[in-house]
Amino acid sequence: LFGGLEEQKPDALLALIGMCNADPRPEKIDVGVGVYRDSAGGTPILRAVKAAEKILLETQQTKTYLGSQGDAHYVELLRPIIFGDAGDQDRIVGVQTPGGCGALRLGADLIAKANPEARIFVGQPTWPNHMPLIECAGVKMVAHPYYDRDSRSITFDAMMDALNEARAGDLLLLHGCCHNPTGADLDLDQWKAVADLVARNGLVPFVDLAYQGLGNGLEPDAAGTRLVVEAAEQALVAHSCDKNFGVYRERTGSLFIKGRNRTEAGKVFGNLMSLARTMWSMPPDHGAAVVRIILDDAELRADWNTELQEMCARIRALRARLAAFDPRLAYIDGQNGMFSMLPLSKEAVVALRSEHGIYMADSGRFNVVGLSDESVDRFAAAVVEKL
Ligand code: PLP
Ligand code: TYF
Repeated sequence: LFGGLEEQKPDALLALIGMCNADPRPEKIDVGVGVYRDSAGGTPILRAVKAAEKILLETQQTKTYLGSQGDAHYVELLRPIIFGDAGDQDRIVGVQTPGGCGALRLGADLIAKANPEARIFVGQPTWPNHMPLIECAGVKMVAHPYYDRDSRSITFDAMMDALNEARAGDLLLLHGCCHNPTGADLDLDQWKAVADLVARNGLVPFVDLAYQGLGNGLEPDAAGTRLVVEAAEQALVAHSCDKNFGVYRERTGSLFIKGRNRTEAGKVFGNLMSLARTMWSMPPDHGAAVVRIILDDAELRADWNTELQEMCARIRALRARLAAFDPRLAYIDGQNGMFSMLPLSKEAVVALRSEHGIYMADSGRFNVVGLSDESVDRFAAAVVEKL
């Protein structure tokens, strides 16, 4: 049965974890996979999460099934965080998913089921997992320009020209904030221009919002998402709490979909339930239960907000420090989230690994927050030498 299978390449980002762990040099710098790190280089569990886990352990009475929609109260608590008090809420349905990945995959499956001809326009570069998650559902991807690595800037005019080719019912994959892999987000005027195009041409935004709160704060990080969702007749939002609650391995996500009216939204919900049954039947509970407990408790929620703001501030401070090191790194301060992309050849990236023990993705993407007070200047000096 299995003899005919072809060898598969491992996930390049996850492979970096093993590569860095295997390096015995104490001065090595891990700026590979996108997890938050504190100044000591660790990814500790948030205080609010630990407290909520204790409550969950003590108060949970049953582990019986919740159903394919997962924890409905978790979904409802996220709704205002993502959409604010925007109108048309009764046209937006939401379900819990296994992480943002599950939301992307479920959304792609629904698109393929609803319209096998639908195309999804995807800016380049994008998160490498977008391709397998969306294409394996059978949705055709159309690549368009987004970011130029050498000039370190968004190619907005070229992007808008390319998006003019999209037909009514085609989808736009948009990074809600903290663009992965570049860190370069649209500004509000650019989001407005995209929202106008969406409204004018009947396009369907599919927003991937995996880092809300880690760019400029929960509200500003949702501003672009709200603009395009409000402008659109139909829209999808894949959300993740894995980064902003630091519960990565708990696989804590959700998918929200706006239909043309309540009836359509209800039909969408039923289809999401039936598609979820074909993949994971029901999402894992723990992460969503923890997030629900935190958001439902004023004190825990305030503490989570404090820690989220601390994470955000640490990322911003490291960006500012890199930018101040050399004019060629100045662009890093104007970007958001954990990632930035250096215009380095693959050879230079590999050389940084062997010469300095600096572990970043082959694309030149690095995780800003993998740096510490001790390593940031060392990193900057080594990188600038290769630019
Ligand atoms: N979207 C982007 C852009 C990401 O970087 C990630 C990271 O993992 C995800 C989605 C998926 O998040 P999750 O770990 O919740 O599946
Ligand atoms: O881009 C990153 O580093 C994060 C983490 O298959 C990640 O999004 C990386 C690879 C992967 C899943 C998550």
